[in-house]
Amino acid sequence: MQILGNVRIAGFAEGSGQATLSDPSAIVIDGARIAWVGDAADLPGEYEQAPRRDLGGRVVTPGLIDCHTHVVFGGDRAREFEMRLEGASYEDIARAGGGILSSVRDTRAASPDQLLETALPRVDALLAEGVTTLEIKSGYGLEIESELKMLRVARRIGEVRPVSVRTTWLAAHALPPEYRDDRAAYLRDVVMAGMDRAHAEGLIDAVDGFCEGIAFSPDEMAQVFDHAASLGLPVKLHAEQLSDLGGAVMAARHGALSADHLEYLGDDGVAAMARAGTVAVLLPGAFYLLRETQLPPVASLRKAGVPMALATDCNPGTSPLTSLLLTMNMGATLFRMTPSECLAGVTVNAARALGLPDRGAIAPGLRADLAVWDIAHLAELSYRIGFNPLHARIVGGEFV
Ligand code: DI6
Ligand code: FE
Repeated sequence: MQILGNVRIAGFAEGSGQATLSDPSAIVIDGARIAWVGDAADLPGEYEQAPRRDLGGRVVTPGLIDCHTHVVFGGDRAREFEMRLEGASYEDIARAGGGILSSVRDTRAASPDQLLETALPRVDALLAEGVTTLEIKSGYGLEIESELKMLRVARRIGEVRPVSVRTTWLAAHALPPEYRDDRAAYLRDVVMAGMDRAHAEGLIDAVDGFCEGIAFSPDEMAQVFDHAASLGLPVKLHAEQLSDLGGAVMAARHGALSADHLEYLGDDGVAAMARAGTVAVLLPGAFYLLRETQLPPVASLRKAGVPMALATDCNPGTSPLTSLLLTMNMGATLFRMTPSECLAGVTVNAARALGLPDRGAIAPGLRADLAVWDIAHLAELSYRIGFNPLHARIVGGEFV
């Protein structure tokens, strides 16, 4: 048992969703959970003897949640970045065997230790800014053993660093060359058969796919989602990033936790997501790096009441981004989200995108995952560029 005293606690106003800061308050932590939150003057007698830490009036938010990353991969794609600056498009490079497939070659060749060693600096950069829960996808193996290797490395990250890791099966990320002439066989023998293996090994928390002209169609992904449902696994989808194929509508129909990217999402997609309660995970890092000009329909999502999350999409091709604070800034400046929406996007709505009702807010019973900040206003988290005001990170009740 411990008491965090003299803290100003971030919350959201009922109705407006405006981020609010409490007057100086106390948080009681019991083990890995929050036990009590309120005015120190009202502290229940049973907590009075607990050790107290004065946080000097600092601001406390829920620990940040990066709900969409591909942080485990081999090699890098800096040359591809140069090619795009010289005029090649992301899709041109993918069709020429570069892009995702170039990371697949490097990931297949890498040992688990090499993958871990190269992922950790990226993870550490995220944690340094207050991240306490991190989603990590497979998807650069595209063969069962290499996909399993990626997920075991992802799980390992959660053992060697103080962070909760959630893993996502993304074998439906691209079609590997060896299956060029038999898409159905790839879906059956690798995506679905591998899902069975990974699930049996306890390596999957959700199933994802890349629904795009250069990857898989909504019909193909629907088969994968049906298979996931047969194993009781929740689903999510990379949808409408480069074109509107109707992926989000299909995902919503399957009760997806989230549909992600969504630059080309149409009104039908917005309505379907609102009905299903599917979270819109927006990824401004990829929008920025691809110099995309089509904006995701933030105003329509807001109007329809679709919860919006923000994530780094940290990956070697389209978003080599390891800052969730910069992601929040991009959500505001590029996507016109309010600073309150940006904060909700990396806390409560990110938790929802991962199907984790035990975190993302500061309330009794929830996990004691918290970030303590040297800021005066919550909007500073979205406003400043390249500055890290984190004072401390608390994971499962422990200062780290
Ligand atoms: N969309 C993305 O932005 C990443 N994956 C995906 O499906 C990009 C992956 C890559 O280019 O390596
Ligand atoms: Fe992605």
